Amino acid sequence: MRRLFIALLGTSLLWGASSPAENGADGWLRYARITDAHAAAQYAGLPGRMVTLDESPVVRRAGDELAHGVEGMLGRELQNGTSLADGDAFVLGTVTEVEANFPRWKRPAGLRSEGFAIVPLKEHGHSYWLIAGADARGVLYGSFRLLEEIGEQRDLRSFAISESPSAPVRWVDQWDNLNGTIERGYAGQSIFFDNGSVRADMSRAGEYARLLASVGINGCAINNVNADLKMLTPEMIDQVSRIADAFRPWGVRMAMSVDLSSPKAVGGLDTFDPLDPRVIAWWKKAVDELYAKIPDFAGFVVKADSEGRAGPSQYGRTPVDAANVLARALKPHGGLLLYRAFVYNHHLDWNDPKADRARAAYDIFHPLDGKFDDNVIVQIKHGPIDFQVREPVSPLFAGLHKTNEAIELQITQEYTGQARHLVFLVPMWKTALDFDLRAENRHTPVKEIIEGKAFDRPLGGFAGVANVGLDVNWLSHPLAMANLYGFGRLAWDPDTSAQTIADDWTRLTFGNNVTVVSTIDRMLLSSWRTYEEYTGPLGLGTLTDILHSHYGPGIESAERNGWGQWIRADHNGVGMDRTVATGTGYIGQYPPEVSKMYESLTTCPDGLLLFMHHVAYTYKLHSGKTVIQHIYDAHYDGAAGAAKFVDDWQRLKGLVDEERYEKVLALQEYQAGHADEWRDAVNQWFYKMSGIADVQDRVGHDPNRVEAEDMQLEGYTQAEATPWETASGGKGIVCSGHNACTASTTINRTAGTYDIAVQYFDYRHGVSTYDLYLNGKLLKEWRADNTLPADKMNGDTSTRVTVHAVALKPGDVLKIEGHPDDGEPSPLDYVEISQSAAAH
Ligand code: GCW
Repeated sequence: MRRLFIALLGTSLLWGASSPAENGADGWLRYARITDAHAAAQYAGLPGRMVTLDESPVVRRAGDELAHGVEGMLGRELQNGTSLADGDAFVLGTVTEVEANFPRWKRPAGLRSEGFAIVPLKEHGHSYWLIAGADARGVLYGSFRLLEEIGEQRDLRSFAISESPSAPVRWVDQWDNLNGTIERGYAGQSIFFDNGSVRADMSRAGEYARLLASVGINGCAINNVNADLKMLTPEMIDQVSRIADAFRPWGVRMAMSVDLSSPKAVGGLDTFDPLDPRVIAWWKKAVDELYAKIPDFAGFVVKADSEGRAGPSQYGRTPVDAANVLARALKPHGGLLLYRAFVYNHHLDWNDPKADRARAAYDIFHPLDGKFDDNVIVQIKHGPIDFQVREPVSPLFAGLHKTNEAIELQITQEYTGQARHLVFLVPMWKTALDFDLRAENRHTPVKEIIEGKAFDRPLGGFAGVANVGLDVNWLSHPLAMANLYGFGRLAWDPDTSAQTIADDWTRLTFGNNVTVVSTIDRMLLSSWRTYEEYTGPLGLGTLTDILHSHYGPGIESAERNGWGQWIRADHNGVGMDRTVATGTGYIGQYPPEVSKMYESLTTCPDGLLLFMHHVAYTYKLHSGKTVIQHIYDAHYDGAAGAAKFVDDWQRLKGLVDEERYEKVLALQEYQAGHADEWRDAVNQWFYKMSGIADVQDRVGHDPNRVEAEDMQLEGYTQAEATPWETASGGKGIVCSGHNACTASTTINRTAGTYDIAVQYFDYRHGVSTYDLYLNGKLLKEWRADNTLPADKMNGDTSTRVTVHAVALKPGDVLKIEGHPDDGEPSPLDYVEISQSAAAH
């Protein structure tokens, strides 16, 4: 009772205090004080002491974390005890150690490596909370798990669990370059490298490992799969061993990407033919030296014969030849070799109707099944193309029965909004993991294949391309951290639902307020579909600029080149014919039941129709709509969905801390504007291509819009956008050769309250400034200071600013003044004046 009183007093003292700054650095491990008295009271009976039965660094770290979390959330300092007889305690140790001290307790049957049990136990009148791990990592994972339960304010009264991870490989990959940049990273520079070397300060590497460990991630490949040749030089191995040191206490093993040409490029040999005895000896020596410095090194990741990387094909050798040589060098040390199946020819002949990039992984790897050594894992991207917003699962998962497999998922949002759009990827990953490939005509969902269950493989698992950076909150968009968290949760247990993951993450990250939790859950869970709607519906893939940024719309960039992300749109129809009957035959790579389902137009799901088939724009979907009308409608629905995220988020004002509130609000407003850009670009393009009007008459008709090129211009001149569809009407205006230019228009609308949106282009470089005047009075000024991935008027740079609830009457004059900067000519696309929602 006394303790309860003190706990409550501690809590109440904090109620009045202003909440500490929330910059996202702690991710979901905030350990925010539980201020709800009822919730706090239920944890009052937890022990005030901790006994650690194991002296390993990982278990000691588990104890420190438990103490840190309990102090943060419950305001209590855990005493470090040595004797169990002294009274109530949390007890941390391996199952063997716990059994030795509590003979009545038996380890749960079926507990596997890295698993844990958390069990409350009464003994000799004392109450203990046992956190028993199958090994040291298990103790750490169990400690995090108990803290998570408290953070989510779960009822611990009848709590007792035992869990084991789904698969042994649960890794993240970072695509960091030695110069400090990150390929497809959207949150700043590398936390590991700077200017050709490993950073002096490894504190972020340690904090990253802590976040990873908290969701059960046990490995991290630290460098780009387009690997720097210097990785295997002695100097670099010395340096990266410091990264391994930072990871080690958190049970995270370091892995590395290597380039197969290393024996020649840095090893002084005149070949890198994997079967040349000198090359074999070189790899063995390099690996032995690596393990001398990093005894717990996890293994290599290899990208070869892909997108210009060197590979065994140069010597007429196969991926098996290459993989096994490296695997044999790693084997005596317990290392793994993850060989990526992302091998394809990017000089395909676009005119060849049978050419198909989607076929590549299966065509190359299926014939090699059974030939890889047992410490090789083939790492397969979840879809056959490349992390598009919607893809079928790779048929290769079912094409390898005697080979270890891992699924590669992309946490960094390369094709899915680049941390500027909210896209919670867990539902997409679940769709892939749950997909039943019906190999051997039986239940073989992807998750059971990579877990090793379906084909009885000893190894397998998950690799997530994370690309966190130096940005204080790791992934730039505060809500993007749900993807890193969700990846870990699915790798631990792919049966966990997307709803549970969203809910748990939100509680830990933003607190347990019901409005906060339900609002953020809803936003997260609808965001993938929304993004798919305004970018690439019906299986077209993300209709983005695939040749450069992979960000904004750029529909034709997919066509007429060797990259093979074709959509094969012409004036009559759209879609890749991948059927066995008339197309590329890709569908025939699936086991018979799945192949049959995709081959037939009757059973092929609408969501993948244009991935599998080429059909006329007038083809009727299962929904009853034509393909073209679906494209139009989906883009309007998606853009409306993105706009709704702004309203949703605004409901949380005052319920979440100011810092993250403002940051997310600005991003959601940006996303809503960019979703309109996507909608218009895709719809304009398909309207022009098909010549078929939108039955609702929206496409090409924007009565609320005044094109910049139609305004009265002073200094500004008309300019074409490239590609044309990324500007409204194909054109915008630029201010070149002047210090300032203006564009004006006279309002001709009934008097009322309106929102005024200005669509402009914000280049990567230069910070133009804009002033918006109404009848000479300044309404709004802003700076085009975003660093978007282009320096021209296109779908990457198109941006919107909105002024809400402005009273307008006929004859009013709107004027925009643009001030160019550093080559950015204050470009403008249009002004849109719409009835203000605030007026209703
Ligand atoms: O999606 C593509 C990316 C490349 C990447 C490649 C890969 C690391 O655009 O940036 O290279 O995939 O996965 O190897």
